[in-house]
Amino acid sequence: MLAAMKAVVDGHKVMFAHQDDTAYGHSWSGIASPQPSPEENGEDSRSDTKDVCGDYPAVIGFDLGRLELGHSRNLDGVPFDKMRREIIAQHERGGMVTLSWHLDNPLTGKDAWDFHDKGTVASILPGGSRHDEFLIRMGRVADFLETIKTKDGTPIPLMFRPWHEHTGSWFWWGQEICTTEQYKALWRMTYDFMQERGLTNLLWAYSPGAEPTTQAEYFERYPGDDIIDVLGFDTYQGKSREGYIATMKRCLDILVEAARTHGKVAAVTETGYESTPDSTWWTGTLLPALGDAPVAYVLVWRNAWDQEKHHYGVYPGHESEADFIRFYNDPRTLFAKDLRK
Ligand code: BMA
Repeated sequence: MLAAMKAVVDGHKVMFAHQDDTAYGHSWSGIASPQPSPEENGEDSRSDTKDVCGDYPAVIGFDLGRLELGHSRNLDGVPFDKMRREIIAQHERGGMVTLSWHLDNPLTGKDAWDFHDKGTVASILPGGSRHDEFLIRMGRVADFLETIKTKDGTPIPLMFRPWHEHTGSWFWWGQEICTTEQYKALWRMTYDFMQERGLTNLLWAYSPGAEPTTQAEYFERYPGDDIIDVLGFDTYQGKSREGYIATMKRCLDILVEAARTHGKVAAVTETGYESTPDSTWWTGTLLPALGDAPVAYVLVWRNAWDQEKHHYGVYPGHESEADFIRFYNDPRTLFAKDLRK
């Protein structure tokens, strides 16, 4: 998988990626109860992206939040059984998968955005009051990841992107909520745990937010070259197109240099413009913002089925539909079928 990502970069291409692409879309849900039948999956999984351009994203993102609690659905209602099937289907069609983890606060029991207790990270590190419980929680994640295999039992390569956007302070593992040492120890504990569980099919992605303005800031809490495979950043467009392009340029300059000096693959691990209220956003903003930066993929966030305006991808009838088809046809972009060639 890492070699395939490097080949994408060497070929000056960029893979299109979309969060929860085959789980649900802007006006449909594949996650209702009872759970979807197997026929709804495989090659025929529904996808807003495919409904517009005829192909699936080259990379699909899914989120593991609440798997650690033993729940059957993640924080956005996606059943983990469905997620497993969709991950396997994406692999079978030649695509890749990246996993994020918006996990609940293990100390307060509230959600991932409950950052009020600065003792949270310390509580799950060795010696902390929640450490043993957290090992059980990581164990549940490992149990699930272990089941993601091809028909012949081969583990499917997966990108894992935990502890993201830590340079901001909106998650309980964020910049102002824990120390650099605690954050690095959190990564090492997570990595060592999964290694010990034999999950050597994971590629590990480091994705700060847009806060770093220097290499030193980008790497301030970096867990180490021995752990990380993919370097990225997350940033979204606000009101200003110019502001977004400028932020992307600054972040990409830092990222590309970081990836070059550390011999890692670079990617835009999360981006988008909520509701995409711009009919030419894909080729008029996103492609120019990426320029010729050597990044393996660009991931836009989810198309929520239950929140009218919370969507970042495309869907039939969206004002940017025609432009998305131009983006799809642009020689720079890769979708799932391109990876089979
Ligand atoms: C956020 C929003 C939330 C969602 C979370 C995890 O950016 O999309 O609605 O619960 O990601 O997917």
